Amino acid sequence: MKILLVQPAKPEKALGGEDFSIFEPLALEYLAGGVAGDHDVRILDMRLDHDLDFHLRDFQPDVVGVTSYTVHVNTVKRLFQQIKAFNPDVFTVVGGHHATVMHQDFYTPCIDIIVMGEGVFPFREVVLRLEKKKDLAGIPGVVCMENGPIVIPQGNQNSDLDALPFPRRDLTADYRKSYFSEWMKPLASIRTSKGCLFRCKFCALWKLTKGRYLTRKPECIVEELGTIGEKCVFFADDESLLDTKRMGVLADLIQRAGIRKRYFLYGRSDTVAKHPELIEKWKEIGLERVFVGLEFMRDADLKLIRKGSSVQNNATAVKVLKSLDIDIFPPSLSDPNSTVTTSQICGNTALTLILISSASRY
Ligand code: B12
Ligand code: SF4
Repeated sequence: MKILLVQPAKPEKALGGEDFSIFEPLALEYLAGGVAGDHDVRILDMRLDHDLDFHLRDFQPDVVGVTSYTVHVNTVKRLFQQIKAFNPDVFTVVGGHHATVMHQDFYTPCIDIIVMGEGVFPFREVVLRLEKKKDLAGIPGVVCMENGPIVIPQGNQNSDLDALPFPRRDLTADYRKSYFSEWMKPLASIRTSKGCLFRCKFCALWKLTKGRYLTRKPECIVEELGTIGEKCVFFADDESLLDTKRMGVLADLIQRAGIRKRYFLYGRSDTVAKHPELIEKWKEIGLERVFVGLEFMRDADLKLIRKGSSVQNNATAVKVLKSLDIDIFPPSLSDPNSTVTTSQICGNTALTLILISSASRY
């Protein structure tokens, strides 16, 4: 079968996105990696190539899968309308973060099924059944839209991240030079973990793994890193540094394997503040940038959002990262000319600072 997987473009009026970063569509590369048999799979990245009609005509797909964050919902529905208008027999599938948290928003006649949560195994099963012309009902994590929605809950089948195939990065070969985050270019992404052990009030991510922190084995990460050609690598996690012991082992293995890259990852301020030796070790193997959520300038506010960290940790983390000359994301914090201090940063201003600072670095 011919399968087209589509990464939608950012809606015109949405903040952020393509002007200061385009990350590889890791979700679609994972899905492609999971499709068994000799199916013909293509990835279309509409942030870089807008011509869906051309690809529909040229490829004549049997199945089209589109990924969607909440910000993409309306865009994605319009894409499915376009696909069904091209050929109503094309089987349409939506998945991704929005489908996981709010599948009802995709109840529309131009979408045939909705996949919630980790999509690799459910999508593989869908493709197998379509190929064999079997009934699609009853697949865990899938909402079938025949005669009204039938929702089959996800179950626990996807807690082992090492059981997933490696992402098919070869399918984005033509785009790869264009993936970047500000001055880190070309940039690849790799997932090393999923979920979080903290319970911040504003965050949905810990709920998606039912409160668990799922991790890949360091050996497996190193093996995948060895297949990545790009010099810059982003860790597509919810929180990368949480298991400090494991991250120490990972750093050692990367060093031993002779892999030299420039890394960008997520780290909580308390982890950075309490484990400067780990950050130093990572600096030695190429850590260049840490995405830190400082959120508030008063402990009372941090407590209110259940951050589980403190203003003191925030200040110490900034000090540790600055002393090691590691970029702090948002970047203004590490800019010596910046008039902004740590204590002035909060959630909303942080986003503005990312945009201003990113623009000024180009
Ligand atoms: C990297 C990243 C980005 C990158 C872009 C990545 C990309 N490829 O486009 C950047 C930094 C640009 C970014 C931006 C934003 N992001 Co972001 N991002 C992430 C992050 C950290 C990793 C994404 C990733 O690669 N995950 C790994 C892949 C393998 O997992 P996955 O995406 O979940 O895919 C699996 C399943 O969902 C499913 N699946 C996914 N798609 C499909 C499609 C089909 C057909 C099927 C069957 C299954 C399926 O199967 C996949 C494989 O198992 C996630 C958090 C996270 N850990 O996922 C947040 C996250 C996705 N981002 C989020 C948000 C809010 C945003 C922004 C809106 C932030 C903002 N205010 O600007 C913007 C939106 C961008 C835009 N304007 O278009 C939220 C989304 C919440 C939501 N409900 O939509 C997340 C979950 C983080 C959070 N804070 O909660 N982001
Ligand atoms: S530390 Fe980060 S990933 Fe974990 S719950 Fe808080 S905001 Fe979410």
